[in-house]
Amino acid sequence: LARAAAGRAAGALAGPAPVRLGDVVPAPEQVLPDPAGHFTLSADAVLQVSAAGRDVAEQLAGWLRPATGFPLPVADTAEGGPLTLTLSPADAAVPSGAVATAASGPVDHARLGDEGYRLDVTAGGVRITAVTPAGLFRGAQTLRQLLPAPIESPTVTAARWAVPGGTIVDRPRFAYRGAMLDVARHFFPVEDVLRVVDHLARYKLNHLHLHLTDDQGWRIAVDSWPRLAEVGGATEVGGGTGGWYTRDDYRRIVAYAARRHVTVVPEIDLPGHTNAALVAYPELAPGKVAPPPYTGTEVGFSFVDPADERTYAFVADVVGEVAALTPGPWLHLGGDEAFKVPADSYRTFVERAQRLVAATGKTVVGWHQLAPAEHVDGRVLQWWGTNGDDPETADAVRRGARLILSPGNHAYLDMKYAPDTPIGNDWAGLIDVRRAYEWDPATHVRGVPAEAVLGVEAPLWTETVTSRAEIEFMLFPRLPAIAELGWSPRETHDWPRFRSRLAAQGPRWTIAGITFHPSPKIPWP
Ligand code: TNX
Repeated sequence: LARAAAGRAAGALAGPAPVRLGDVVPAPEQVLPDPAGHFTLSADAVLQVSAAGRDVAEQLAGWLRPATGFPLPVADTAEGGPLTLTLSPADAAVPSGAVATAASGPVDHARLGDEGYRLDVTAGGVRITAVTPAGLFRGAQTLRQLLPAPIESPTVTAARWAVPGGTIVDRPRFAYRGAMLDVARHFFPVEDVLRVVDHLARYKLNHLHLHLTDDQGWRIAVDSWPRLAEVGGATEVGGGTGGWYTRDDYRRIVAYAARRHVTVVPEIDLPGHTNAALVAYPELAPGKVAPPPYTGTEVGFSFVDPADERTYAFVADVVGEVAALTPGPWLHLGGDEAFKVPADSYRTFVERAQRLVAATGKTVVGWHQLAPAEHVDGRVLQWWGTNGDDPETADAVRRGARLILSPGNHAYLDMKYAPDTPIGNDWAGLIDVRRAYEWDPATHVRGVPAEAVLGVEAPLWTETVTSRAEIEFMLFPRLPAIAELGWSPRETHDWPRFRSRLAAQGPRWTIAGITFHPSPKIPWP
């Protein structure tokens, strides 16, 4: 009470409920509150960090400075201070003063893995420990959520910057946690994509899949086939002027994402969804005649000629250039909805295309329509079905494929929330936030064992989505639900609890200026 009164006197928002240690999305693996140990961030705080963690500390300071107005310098030292980020090798000793209880056991750094972290909050300070900078970054995002909501303010706000005491030990359930942005149906400028990366990073997602090509637009510069972007990039759904990313634009997105420990997965959708490429290069079209540019929203009518050798030179050039621009291990070949290509030519085409991708050194990702094709090393299928009974996909998994789960009726962010949602599609049904949350990636497709599931991805198709605000409206609050399915242990899965943790995110989005759909089932404060 005294604390709340002091907060009000200082001009803080009236009575925001103090954050509890477990009030984090996605839910952490282990949470051990220590009500006696809360920490308050003060104006003289310094962030201390060893060299390899410096960039994460700079980003954390960057999130905290605008609202607090504190200088929060970052100091290169491993010494414990009020805010310490420690990178420790897998065999490091338990940090002194760490809370080791029966529930947590001593810190086992080997268990933290590539993205895990430990967060200790005592009256004396906050320490984040991880084995990698990515782990520190995930822990820093948790700390951000443990500060009161006004920490999201872009301008100085008076508040008591308290962090609840205790220990969190956390790591992801699945290695691949992503979202897809379709920049082909509508083009979005680089700044909008960077903002989407920030949204992913906030919820510990680690992959951004960019759907770079489709009937309505080709969005990535290819030097060896320059008309793809110059001609194929000039259209979009509804007749707007479209746009495309230069190599430098794309590099900027990749670098921005990398700093946030997000890997970009570029998709070149083949052999269908290629009208924009055919407009640019009629030689790729089956009849060698350029089709008219397409700005509608039908699918399945276009394809590159699978019978012409020139098509394979095109595929090799494009995937070669995109692979060279992409530091991440993946290259997505699309493969969906090539309705006009007979099954045998489809198969021949994708088998060759898969090998061309493999030759670039990248791992093939493709929509689950690639399933019948022969296996290539490491191949990953992105499953977007609506019925988990899918023998073809299960068979591809038996032959070595792994799966990314994007069930159309749970994870598709372009579906409407409700009948009156002003934008969105509904072919896979309506997806309110509860439907987005109520499924289990590990058991969703029959005959696919949990070990074959690489993770989850929430695609946002943009036939009806035209602006940054509309992107956010479709992402929030469903993206955090999918993020939680990807990150949190199944034992934490619980709708009533998720609902109330999610509700507490609402004021953060409001203060941060993020548009969201105020789902009626969520008890927003
Ligand atoms: C199906 S899902 C598509 C897209 C559409 C989407 C609309 C998939 C691999 N293909 O071309 O944009 O439905 O929901």
